[in-house]
Amino acid sequence: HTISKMLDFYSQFNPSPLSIKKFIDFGLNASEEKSFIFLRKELPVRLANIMKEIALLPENLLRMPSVIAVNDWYMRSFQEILEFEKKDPTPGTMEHFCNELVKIRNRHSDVVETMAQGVLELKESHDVDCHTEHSIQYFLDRFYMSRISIRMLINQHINLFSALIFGGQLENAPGPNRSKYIGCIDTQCDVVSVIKDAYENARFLCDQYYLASPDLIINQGQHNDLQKEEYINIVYVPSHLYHMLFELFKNSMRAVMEYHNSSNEFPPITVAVSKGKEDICLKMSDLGGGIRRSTTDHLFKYMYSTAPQPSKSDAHTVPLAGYGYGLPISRLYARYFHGDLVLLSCEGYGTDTVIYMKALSNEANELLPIFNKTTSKFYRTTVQTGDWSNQAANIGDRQISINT
Ligand code: W6P
Repeated sequence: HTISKMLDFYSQFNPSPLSIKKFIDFGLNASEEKSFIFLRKELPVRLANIMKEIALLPENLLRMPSVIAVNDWYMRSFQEILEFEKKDPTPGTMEHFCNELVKIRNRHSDVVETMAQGVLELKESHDVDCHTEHSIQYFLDRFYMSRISIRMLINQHINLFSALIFGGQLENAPGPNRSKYIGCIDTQCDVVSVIKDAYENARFLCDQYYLASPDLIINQGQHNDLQKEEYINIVYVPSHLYHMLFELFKNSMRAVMEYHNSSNEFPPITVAVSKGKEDICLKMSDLGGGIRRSTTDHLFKYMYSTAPQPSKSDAHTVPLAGYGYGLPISRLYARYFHGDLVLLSCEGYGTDTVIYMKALSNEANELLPIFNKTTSKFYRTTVQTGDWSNQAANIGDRQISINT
């Protein structure tokens, strides 16, 4: 069939990661035509790379209705973009391309919830062994990262060039009207104001549910070259940073409120912000009693949350809903531009979470999954060599070795 031929063809290419700096240069200099030419190849490459990986999923997962639906969306979008393969970049064609990208973006808006539903369907209908669980974790990290990157490319193109959005004009306006935004990148993202914004919105949910909420204390790094009054700026996608912070605030607030539920005093949540030569770091500290060390890794597992995912419409009415996919996906946002998100807890005391973001926009490169022979090998084998004594640590974690 021709679509599978096209998938074979485009999956041979590696995705081309862009740095934030390249996104900026592109936004400042590139024409719609250049962007169009780039995307009509790069989008099929990124789609094909991840679709090849979907095909490697355990068969019983591939048969779940939600997974079939997601796969269908990818097929359709892949084919729609291929329509532009040989078209001349006329204004009409490029406008049509923009409209198709909007359509594709909307089609894929519920992919995270739908894929999560598919995993639930699998859990309810089959026993999931730990090899399968491991494969699913590996896959979902790559799949959601791929999705973040594809949406970034689509959003940049739409924001810069869609006639329906005023973006294009503002970015290019000379003088004081020039926007500090290049598409969805803020070239002067004020980290502290994003922290305050995420805090206020999480606090609103917390107040609704617990009728109280912990205060926020922000400490700006005093041990660096910055003046104390100077606020910390970064070239970044503020919506990504907001997403991570909102998730962390909800978790910290819930921990604090539950741990101190018998008192009227709630210790504040502290966020330290620092700017170093390599990274900008945000450390959020709560005194919410912490979690067990053995639970820490589970917080980043997609299969850990057994509760059904709240639907999109629920998400805002169920205050401080369970861990769900919030933490693993927040960590993907951090890692997407070669930052990280780490969690360190002291059981009986509290939890620290740190968001690292590359300070230099030319070092903030996209981290993209690449499909190749190594990838498919992963899905077939997980060799855990027994080279450490492991009785107590792995109770309940069956060790398996599958060699092919
Ligand atoms: C906790 C558990 C947790 C997860 C993520 C972020 C903050 C916190 N605090 O107690």
